[in-house]
Amino acid sequence: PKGRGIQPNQPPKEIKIQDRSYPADNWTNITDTIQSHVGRHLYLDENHPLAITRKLIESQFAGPVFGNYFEKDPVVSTFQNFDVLGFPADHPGRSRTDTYYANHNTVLRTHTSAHQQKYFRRINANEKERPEEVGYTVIADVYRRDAIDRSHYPVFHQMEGARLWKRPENDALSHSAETAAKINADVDLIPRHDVVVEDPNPTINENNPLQAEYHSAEEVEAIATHLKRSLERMVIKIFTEGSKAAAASSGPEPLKVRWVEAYFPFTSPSWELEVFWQGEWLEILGCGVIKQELLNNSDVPNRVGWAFGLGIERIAMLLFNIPDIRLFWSRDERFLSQFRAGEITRFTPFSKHPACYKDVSFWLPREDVYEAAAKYGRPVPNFHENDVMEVVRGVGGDLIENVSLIDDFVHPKEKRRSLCYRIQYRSLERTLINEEINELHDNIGSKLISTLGVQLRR
Ligand code: FA5
Ligand code: MG
Repeated sequence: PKGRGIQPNQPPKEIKIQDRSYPADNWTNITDTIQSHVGRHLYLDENHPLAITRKLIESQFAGPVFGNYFEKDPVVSTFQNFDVLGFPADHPGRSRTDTYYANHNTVLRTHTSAHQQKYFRRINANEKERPEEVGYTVIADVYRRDAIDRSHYPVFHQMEGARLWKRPENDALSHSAETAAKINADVDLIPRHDVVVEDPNPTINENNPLQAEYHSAEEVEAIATHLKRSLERMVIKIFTEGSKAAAASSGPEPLKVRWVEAYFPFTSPSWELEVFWQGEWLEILGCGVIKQELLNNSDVPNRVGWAFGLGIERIAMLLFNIPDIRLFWSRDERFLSQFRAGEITRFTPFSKHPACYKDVSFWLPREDVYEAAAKYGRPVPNFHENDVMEVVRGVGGDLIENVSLIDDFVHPKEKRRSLCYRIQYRSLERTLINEEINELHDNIGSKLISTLGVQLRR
């Protein structure tokens, strides 16, 4: 069909990311908008709030025990991002609606855990030269197809950290009391704090199991205590610094933190740490006791340990009072000039420009349209909201502040589904004029038609 429905556009033969080419295939879904964000390395820009936050966290995980690293190339294999970490074949994180693929076995990393194996191997390889370096942090940009609002952006930054302990070479389990004692001695080195921490669940329970084949309960108690104490300490340290800055503007807030049980394919037991900030609990990191199979496969079979992964923007938004995640990408001096290396300052918005809302309603294609599209060798997976987000982002870029579903119904006779999204336009830097917004909105409509085969409702 011409002019209607999904266009049989020629997919490009290759995709270029930071001067390297990858052969494209029908998994390729990295857009120009995403490509344009690769290579900024904001965390290296020493006066940028992300870099200031990086330094603060690194100072809590410092040498000689921790090496602090970064990874500039966001392209990793599906093996590194998923398989080696034990993600099952049908894990939703692997789908094209959630992850940016260069091709079927190459992705933009969705988390810094994609580098765990590399850094475990490095600990082993460097053992002779730097035996004390048994931990690391690594910061990098990560990519996820996701919703559009003030706290979600398809590119954000994570810092991963891990810490290992050596066990007796052989028969590790029967020597686990020795290992636990060693870890507990390290727990005693972490300065104590007096912040109240909610942590209601036993370390090991049926939802959050011991890796019984490999670890004793005693070892896991010790690892978990070291992990939690280290991360509480880090959060308390940087938020205490932060609230000194906050005290000047909005008054100090007593810090509250809590541990929530979690699940990750590569740790067990696992937790998330939440911080109470301006009336709500905010998840800032995930962590846990590293799966022993992963360590066994990464040249460190005789070590046990913990790992965490945290969102840098989540922390930076709280520390610097930054209200919208798009701001981190701003090149506007009125934003950039407000921050200086080593200082936590409260961001002062440079005048709030008005927002403008516009709705777009459409019928989704019927199943037969999807089948027709598949004939062009470009199978269109069933509708996913992230596909709408991508189109809107692709046309409107950082002028889009929020996209929300406001209506969803199925026509009883025709059995077609209709959706209505409300798009909120706002520039953080200037006032948008009507013609500009109308043009963007029309272009979004056309792009929804040509890429998703929808029919607009007027
Ligand atoms: C992970 O990515 C795991 N790799 C973390 C981990 C590492 C667990 C090591 C165990 C051991 P998760 O998807 O929850 O987990 O993301 C981790 C953190 O990244 C979140 O707590 C949050 O702070 C941040 N984050 C996640 N999604 C977004 C987003 N869309 N925008 C900004 N920050 C985000
Ligand atoms: Mg999470």
